[in-house]
Amino acid sequence: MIQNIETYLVDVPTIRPHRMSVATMNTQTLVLVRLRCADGITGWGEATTIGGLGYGGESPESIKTNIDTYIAPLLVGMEASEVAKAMARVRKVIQGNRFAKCAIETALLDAQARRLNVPLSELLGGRVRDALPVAWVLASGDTARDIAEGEKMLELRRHRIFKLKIGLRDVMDDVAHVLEIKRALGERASVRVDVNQAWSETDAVRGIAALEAGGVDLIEQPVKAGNRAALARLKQRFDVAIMADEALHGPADALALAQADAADVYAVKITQSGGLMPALEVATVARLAGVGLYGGTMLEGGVGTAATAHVCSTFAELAWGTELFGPLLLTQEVLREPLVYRDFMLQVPTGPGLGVEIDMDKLRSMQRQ
Ligand code: MUC
Ligand code: MG
Repeated sequence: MIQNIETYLVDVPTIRPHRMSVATMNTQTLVLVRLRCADGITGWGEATTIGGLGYGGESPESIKTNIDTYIAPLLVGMEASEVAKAMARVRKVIQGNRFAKCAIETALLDAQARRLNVPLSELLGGRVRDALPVAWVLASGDTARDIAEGEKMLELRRHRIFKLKIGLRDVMDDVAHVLEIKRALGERASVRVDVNQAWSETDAVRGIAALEAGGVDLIEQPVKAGNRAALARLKQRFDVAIMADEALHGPADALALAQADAADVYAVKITQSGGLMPALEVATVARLAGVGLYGGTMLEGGVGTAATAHVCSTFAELAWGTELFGPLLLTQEVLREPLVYRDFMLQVPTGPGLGVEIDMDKLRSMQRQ
């Protein structure tokens, strides 16, 4: 039986300012959920977003309030091992709130996998890979600093895929910044950009033409999320891969984007999908439509990152790798043992459930009062 559900806001400073067109982050607010069951099993979930309300329609504070006020009371007293029934109830009664639903589903699945003593991946169909390629995001806002950071990551053998956050400056200034980094890192790295919706379609045509010519491998969400037709036109126009991120809020969008032939790649995010099971559905639509997969992040800490890793470990094809580096952007860890990054890969945890343990002392020391 589900006994209680608690939520925590945990403010963690980042290792450097993280500049995106939607927000500059100096602190990340983790939203963590603890679900306790009558059989003594505890499950954890995470619903972290970016930049307050700058990125999505749910803020850390609204996620916490909506779980505490509306979702937890629905679930307390229900059978904890009947995850699908519990989530069906939540999905029937609660509109929207994809991030909150994701955290709840993660906690239920973590608890159930611990109960069965299997890694979470095995409840999701089973892993076909034990490690995932992991990109790093260069977003200091300074070209020389980004190049130095990229060089350091290559030397540490931690990352050889770099995503550059652009869209704040004039298009051609951003292009010059990206191409300088691409020239410095050369064939040693895959360089990609994320525009976070900042360009008009005409900006995008100019920008993408120059980035493609300069050897950039992937263009993420160049135009507004709602402008599916423009995304489709850019996909038809250019050879370089176009990725849908903000345009993709779960399985229905995955289908609509596929029908519009609007993207070469989907950024699969468990939060944006509204949970782990819907994220698997997004991936299935992509597979059937011939769309490539990429494991995306909302810069979550260890819990959400581990959950996404379990989901991505089940993908037969993962042509574009992942960006599951969230915990590495934070100055402090909430896990007892950090996730393992080595040889350009994140190791998918192997213990029961998510395979990570929360350090309650660390959590409490950073918890918002
Ligand atoms: C996004 O739009 O992809 C992922 C990595 C990062 O730095 O920001 C996020 C959000
Ligand atoms: Mg993105």
